[in-house]
Amino acid sequence: MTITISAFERSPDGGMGLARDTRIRWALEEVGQPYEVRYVSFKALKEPAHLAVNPFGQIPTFEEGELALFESGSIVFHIAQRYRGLLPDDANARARAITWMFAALSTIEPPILELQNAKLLESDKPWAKERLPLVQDRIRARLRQLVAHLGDAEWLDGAFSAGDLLMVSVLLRLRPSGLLNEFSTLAAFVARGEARPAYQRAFAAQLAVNKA
Ligand SMILES: N[C@@H](CCC(=O)N[C@@H](CS)C(=O)NCC(=O)O)C(=O)O
Repeated sequence: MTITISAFERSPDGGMGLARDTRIRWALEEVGQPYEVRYVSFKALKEPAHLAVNPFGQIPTFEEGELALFESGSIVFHIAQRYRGLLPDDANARARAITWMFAALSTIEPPILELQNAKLLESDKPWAKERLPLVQDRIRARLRQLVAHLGDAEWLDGAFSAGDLLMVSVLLRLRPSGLLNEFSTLAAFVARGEARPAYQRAFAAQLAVNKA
């Protein structure tokens, strides 16, 4: 059965790989599964055909036969459970890798999204300038904790896993702000993720569409 994911017809980032279809492409590349892409305009995102797959009218989605999924975390988890290469066999190591998937999405990503909202949606508010440093410091606090955990290790818990894939994907969204480069340990962690051939293929595929 063919796997079809959805992605922006034109990503607002112009192909920097920050739209969340990149993490799905990356997961599929890591496990060696081919896929097709359904490209969706901003208008079509909110139309019934797409809402039937994602009630929130967003990308990415994942369809295979009768299965239709949304939420990038759930899609990466599905891919990691179904194919070898993104989760360890040992039950405890697997549970820890899954924990890192949740940590990426529910502990690290929210303050990063808050920063994006502060910059994109709130910059004209009278309190915007005062609030920005608070939002940035909340991110720094989390990044310091992540650095303390990572130490000299290559990945978050032993071998590369879906936890690393999501954590790298989430941290990449910080790069344009300059905050990532304040933490050399994390900048190097992200660079290791980006250097993986599977990431490079995923990045190139989304770039080709956005530069076309
Ligand atoms: N929690 C969702 C967030 C999905 C999301 O925010 N998607 C963005 C693109 S990366 C989107 O579709 N934005 C357009 C919109 O919300 O209208 C996930 O992880 O899949």
